[in-house]
Amino acid sequence: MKCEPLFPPPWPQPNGRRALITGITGQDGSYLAELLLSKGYEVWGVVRRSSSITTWRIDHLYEPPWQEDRRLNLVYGDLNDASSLNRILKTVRPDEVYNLGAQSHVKVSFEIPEYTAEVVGVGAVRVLEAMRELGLEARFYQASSSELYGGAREAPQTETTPFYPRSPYAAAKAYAFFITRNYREAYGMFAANGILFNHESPRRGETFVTRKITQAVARIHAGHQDTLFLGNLDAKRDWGFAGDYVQAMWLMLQTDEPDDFVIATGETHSVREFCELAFARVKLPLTWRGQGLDEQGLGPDGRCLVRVDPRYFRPSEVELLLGDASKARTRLGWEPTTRFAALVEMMVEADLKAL
Ligand code: NAP
Ligand code: G4F
Repeated sequence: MKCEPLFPPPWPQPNGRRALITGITGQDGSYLAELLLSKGYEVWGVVRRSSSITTWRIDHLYEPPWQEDRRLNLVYGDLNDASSLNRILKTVRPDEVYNLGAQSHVKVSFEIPEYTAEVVGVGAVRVLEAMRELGLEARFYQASSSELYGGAREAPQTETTPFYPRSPYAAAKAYAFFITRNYREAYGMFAANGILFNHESPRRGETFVTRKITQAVARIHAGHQDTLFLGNLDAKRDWGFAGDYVQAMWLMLQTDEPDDFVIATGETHSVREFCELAFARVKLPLTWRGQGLDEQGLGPDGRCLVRVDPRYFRPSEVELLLGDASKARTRLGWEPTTRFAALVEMMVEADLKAL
C-alpha cells in the first residue's frame, strides 16, 4: 500500500536538531518521522531485521544512503539488544528520543507474554539506561498506553486514574511507564510519558479492529470477501487519528518540565458502532440479529456480513476506555482535529482506493 503523506516534502532548512525513533516502521513512527522532517529535524529510525521488507509506511520518505544531504537515516537495531541501542545512541547522539517500538498487539501478548515483556517493558529501560550511561542530555518520550487503565473503575480516565492492566501487554507498559517516571525523578532526566488512547489511520496494522473492519468493508463492497469475523462487538474505545497524536508526542518534548499526559478525543464508541458507520459508507447499512455467538450483522439484502468468532475474544477484556485530555489541552495547547465519523470515513476511503 502506498502512503499519502500527511506532512509532505519539501522539507524546510535543517533546524540543527536530531531525533531518534524506535518503531519508525510502525503507524505512529511513520507519521512522527514525517512531522519531524517537516519541522526541519534530522531523523534517525531504528529498524529491526526481518526476512521481508517492513518499510512500506516510510518508503515515501526514503532517501538513499549516498544522498549527502539526506534527512532520514535508518539503522539496524532491536529493543531486545542493548548493545545495538548503546551503539546507535553513541553514534547518533540525538536531541530527542521517541521510544515507540513495541509488540503492540494486546491479544497476541497473551500468546507471547515473555517476549512482549522484553520488548515493551525491558526495552524501555534499555534505552533509558543507555542514555544515562552515555550522559546524553536527550529528551525521552515513552509511548505509554490507555491499556494501562484496563479495568479502571472511573471514566473518563485522567492522569490520576489508578492503573489496572488487563493483559501481558498492559503489564509490560506499566513497567515502562514507571521506569520512565523513575529515571526522571532519580536522575533528573527529561523523560515524559504520553498516555495515548487508541489512535488509528489508513496506516493502522491490518489486525487491529478498526483497520480489519475498513479493509473488510472495502473487500466486501468489491466482492472479494463475503463475511467479516469479529470478537467482542461491545468493547468501547476512544478512537482518534494518529496524525493528531504524533503532534502531541512532539509537544510533550517541547515543554519546560517533563510530565505525563493523557491524549484522547473524549468520545467513546463501540466496535459495533464502528462497523455500522463503516458499512454504511458503502451503502450497506447493517441490521443486527441474534445474540451472543449467534449474533449477525445483515446487509440490506439479508446477506450475513458480520459474524462473531470467539477466537478473537481475549482472556481478560478491556470493556471501556474514555480519556480526558484536559491537561494536554491546557498545558500543551493540544486538541484533536479528527472526530470519530471523519476517522471511519478516512479509513474506508483509503481502503477502497487501495483495492
Ligand atoms: P505498530 O504499528 O505496531 O508499530 C510498532 C513498531 O515497533 C514497528 O515499527 C515495529 O517494527 C517495532 N518493533 C517491534 N518489535 C521491536 C523490537 N524488538 N525492536 C525494535 N522495534 C520493534 O504500533 P503503533 O500503533 O505505531 O504504536 C506505536 C507505539 O505506541 C507502540 O509502543 C504502542 O504500543 C504504543 N501505543 C499505540 C497506541 C495506538 O492506538 N496505536 C495507543 C497507545 C500506545 P516492525 O515494523 O519490524 O514490526
Ligand atoms: O484494535 P484492538 O486490537 O486494539 P486494543 O486492544 O484496544 O489495543 C490498541 O490500543 C491500545 C491503546 O488503548 C494500544 F496500547 C495497543 O498497542 C493497540 O494499539 O482492539 C480494540 C477492541 C478490543 O476490545 C477487542 O477485543 O476491539 C475488540 N475486537 C473485537 N473484535 C477486536 C476484534 N480486536 C481485534 N484486534 N480483532 C477483532 O477481530
